[in-house]
Amino acid sequence: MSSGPPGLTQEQKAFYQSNGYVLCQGMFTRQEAAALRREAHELAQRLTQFRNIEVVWTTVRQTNTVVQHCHDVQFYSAVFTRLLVDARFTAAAQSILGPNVQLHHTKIFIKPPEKGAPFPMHQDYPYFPHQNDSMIAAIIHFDDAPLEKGCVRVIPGSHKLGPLQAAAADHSLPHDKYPIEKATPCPAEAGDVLFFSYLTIHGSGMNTSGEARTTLLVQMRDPLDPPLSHEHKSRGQGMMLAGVDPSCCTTKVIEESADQSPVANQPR
Ligand SMILES: O=C(O)CCC(=O)C(=O)O
Repeated sequence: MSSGPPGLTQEQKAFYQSNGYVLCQGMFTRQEAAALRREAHELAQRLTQFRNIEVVWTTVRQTNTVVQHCHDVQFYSAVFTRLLVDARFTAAAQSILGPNVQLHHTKIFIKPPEKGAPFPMHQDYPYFPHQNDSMIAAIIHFDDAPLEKGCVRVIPGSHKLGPLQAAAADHSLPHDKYPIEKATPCPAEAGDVLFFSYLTIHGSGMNTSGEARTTLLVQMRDPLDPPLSHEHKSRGQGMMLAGVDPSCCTTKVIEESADQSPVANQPR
């Protein structure tokens, strides 16, 4: 019987534990990444026929930059559904989270050429705080993300600081205290995946290059780590990407809402 992809090496795990992030190089081939990139850009084109998909953080609005985004992309293309349960990806997530990996949400970001918006330094914690802080992000790179394309920057070890006081309504941290220029750049190539804790302080620079930067961010948690607030609900939240939900919590929520229906407990 095949044992499947190995996940992170001991060295990568140790790096993640002490730094709060780790870059897994070459998880996907350049060809796979190119196909995913095409899918992401075709999705963005389809979506723009229906709605504006350009956003920018309030704290960087004066920069005249934008980022195209779409949440919960697995509801728009089956290619992304398959990517979420790719064993190479889930094995790496299991190396950090343990055997059970539960989806919180996904989002594609396309930073357009020359005017791709920066992300101010922030922790993801305040958007969706959880009791045990198991939440991690994985940024799957569909094309190369060197410094000039606005690669992600992190403050190594900052996941050990706990939740910090944000400076603005958009939850960004004060620039004078956490200058992005001093953060460690994480340049990546197509097919690389960057994992980091939701407590790790991170941001990213502007895309000043002539090519878009295209990524998929997947936010995941241990299913036994309860949310502290009921904000940031997403379609598909609670889907198991690996292992099981020992609490059967997702099923319970479905049962509770079904109970309120006049046809509850009817065969369907
Ligand atoms: O994709 C990026 O450059 C950063 C994304 C990010 O920081 C976030 O969504 O929290």
